[in-house]
Amino acid sequence: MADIQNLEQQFGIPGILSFIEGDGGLPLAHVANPLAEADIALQGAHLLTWTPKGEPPVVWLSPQAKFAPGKSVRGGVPVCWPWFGVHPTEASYPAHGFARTQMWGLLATSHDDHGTRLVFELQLNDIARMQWPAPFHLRLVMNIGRELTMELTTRNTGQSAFALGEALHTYFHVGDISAVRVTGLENTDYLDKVRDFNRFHQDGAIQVNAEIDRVYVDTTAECVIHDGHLGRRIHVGKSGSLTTVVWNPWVEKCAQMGDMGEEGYRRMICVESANAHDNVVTLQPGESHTLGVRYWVER
Ligand code: TA6
Repeated sequence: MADIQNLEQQFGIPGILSFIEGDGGLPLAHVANPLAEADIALQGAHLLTWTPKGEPPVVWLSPQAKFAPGKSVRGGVPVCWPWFGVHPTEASYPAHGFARTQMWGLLATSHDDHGTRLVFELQLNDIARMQWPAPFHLRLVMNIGRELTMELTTRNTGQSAFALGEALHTYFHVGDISAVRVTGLENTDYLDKVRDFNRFHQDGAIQVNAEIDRVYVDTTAECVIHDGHLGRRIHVGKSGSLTTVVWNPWVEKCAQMGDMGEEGYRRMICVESANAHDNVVTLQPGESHTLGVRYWVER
């Protein structure tokens, strides 16, 4: 487990960025700058919370989230990589890949008027190498400010091409799901996981009054989460992504999950910027690909 003292000495920024041992003994980076606050677990380079100054949290962390080495955390921005959903051939491999449960290394930190920047790099253990033998380089750069930006860059450092599925699986905090609309995906086709991944077409804005688990394909659209309860709009901009996944487990699935809390589904909606299903990315040897997101709030 990374040594908190070493992290503090190497990467701490007095009054801006500090390191603590969080629940489950997981090392956390805590950002508190004039623009926003955030917590990031080094396991998974997993941003857990992001709260711009003067706003309620924008990224949602389940109050019942469980923290343990090698276990995914409910909420925040899980990094799904190098596959999305179930593994295409090995059902025993972890859903959404292994990146979110591996320890990442911190390479650099800095702060300026736009926010606090952290650069993480995935370091592999033997399990991951067994599940994904292709040589690669994976880096996540995030900037914590009035906006939140994240850039996930994969480089194929091997001699053969590989197909990559990925997502920044972001849980957004909403006042109450019943007062939420998501725009930006009108007239877009989606694969509906709730209906055996059959293909449907989105007419109008998305509203949630049952379990929703939709993989919108071939879309580069910016989405907007209209929150009538909190009276704000969360903009979800993206680059290098052709898939957007919209998910809310609703009552039954939420109760079954054990780490969402009974009312968890009311306080969150996932709008995930991805490359999945029809849109997996093939990386040739030496090629790099970056999936980027930019979140900001408007009132
Ligand atoms: O992105 C939607 C989804 O694939 C849902 O089907 C649900 O499984 C969700 O991700 C959460 O997955 P997790 O492995 O984090 O429990």
